[in-house]
Amino acid sequence: MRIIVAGGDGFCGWPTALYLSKQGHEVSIIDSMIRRKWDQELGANSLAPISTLEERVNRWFELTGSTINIYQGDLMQYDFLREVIRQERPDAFVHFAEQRSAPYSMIDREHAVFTQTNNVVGTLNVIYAVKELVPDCHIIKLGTMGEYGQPNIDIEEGYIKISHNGREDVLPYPKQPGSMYHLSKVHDSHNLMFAAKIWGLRVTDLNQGVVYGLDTEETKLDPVLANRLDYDGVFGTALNRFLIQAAVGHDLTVYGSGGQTRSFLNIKDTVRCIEIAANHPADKGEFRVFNQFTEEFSVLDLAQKVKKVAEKEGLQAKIAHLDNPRKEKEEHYYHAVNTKLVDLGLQPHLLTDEVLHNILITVMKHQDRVIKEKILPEVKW
Ligand code: NAD
Ligand code: USQ
Repeated sequence: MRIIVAGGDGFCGWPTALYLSKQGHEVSIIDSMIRRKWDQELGANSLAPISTLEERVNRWFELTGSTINIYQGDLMQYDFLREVIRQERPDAFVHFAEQRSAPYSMIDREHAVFTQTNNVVGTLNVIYAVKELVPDCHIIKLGTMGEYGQPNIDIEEGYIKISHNGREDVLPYPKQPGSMYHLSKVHDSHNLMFAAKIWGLRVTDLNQGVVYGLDTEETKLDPVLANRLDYDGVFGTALNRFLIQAAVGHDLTVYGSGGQTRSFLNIKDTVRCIEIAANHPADKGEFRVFNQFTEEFSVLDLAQKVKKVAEKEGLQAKIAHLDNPRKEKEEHYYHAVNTKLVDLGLQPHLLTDEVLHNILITVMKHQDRVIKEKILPEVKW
């Protein structure tokens, strides 16, 4: 297949581009490089040093003989996007290219407006470019489990059967997102569902949980192929942050009681889920939703797992309960369905002590790069 990976310089997109290329697909990356600029804005960095995108794809070519084309540009620029799609004529368009941090979107009005404009307009442009030039192309869009929030009933995969006043219907599952960023994903889902319905586009919305880990078989081949890894209070995510905190002797920053439960998956499963979606395209006119995660944990469970593994390594890992910088439920029911990807062949990499140990050892190699002042959360809402 000819596959475009938008956001292919990022944490999920880069390993996905390599993995799809290794499977023999013709892969092109679109990225504006804006994620690297946000590091500069925030005074933060990736824990593992990352090469430029040109260096990355050149090294991949030297090692494998496979070419990955690069298009540096912004999805918000329609003429640019249209030209890329005209040249590449993709069978699948994998869309990772959004501002993905909840805290970043909650810094102030400007950051909220930027996040929603970047994400919603970028996705609208993808919809229109596909409709105009390659209407059969399968749009594989990264959504988030956070679109659903934490309702007091089971979370279904996108749709729920409702009985009301003696009548029944299958309707989109209610959305209760917790940040301006998570809201942008809900807006995208609505726009994509509408586009599939009226123009017959093929769309898969992958509601992904929090991703942990950094390596895949492909990124491990050479240091130039290393993946980015965020640990700062804005872009770092729960489990990866705890592992890096343990590595540098920082308290593990559990927000509030830590009863917040979320769904998680290993980056190794992210890349495989994209391949599964691409190999089984949505039908024309279908807006399909898969819940893309493998396990559920509370934040406190994760901190305790990290503490145990870190202590075996001789590291002191103290769990701190910080005042929660976010407005969110700290004790709640949480159970989400995730059978569709497994039914299509996903074999999950589960979170064992060995997996935690291996990530910890990898992050310890880069511990000198940690900017400790950037660990505590500063954005509150
Ligand atoms: P990331 O920030 O590491 O990568 C996103 C990439 O997209 C960056 O390289 C950035 O430069 C690029 N980008 C952003 N806006 C762009 C635009 N308008 N035009 C072109 N390029 C643009 O993020 P990530 O962690 O790889 O996340 C990728 C996707 O997966 C996001 O949509 C995110 O919402 C979703 N997701 C991520 C996680 C997670 O835990 N990381 C969990 C669930 C869902
Ligand atoms: N948390 C802590 N301590 C920390 C960091 C986070 O207790 O140091 C808590 C948060 O309060 C929250 C939970 O852990 O309850 C998850 O927070 P997070 O920062 O790991 O993840 P989140 O803000 O939800 O966003 C991340 C990605 C986003 C993706 C989302 C998937 O940045 O792109 O959409 O995970 S999900 O959570 O399923 O919505």
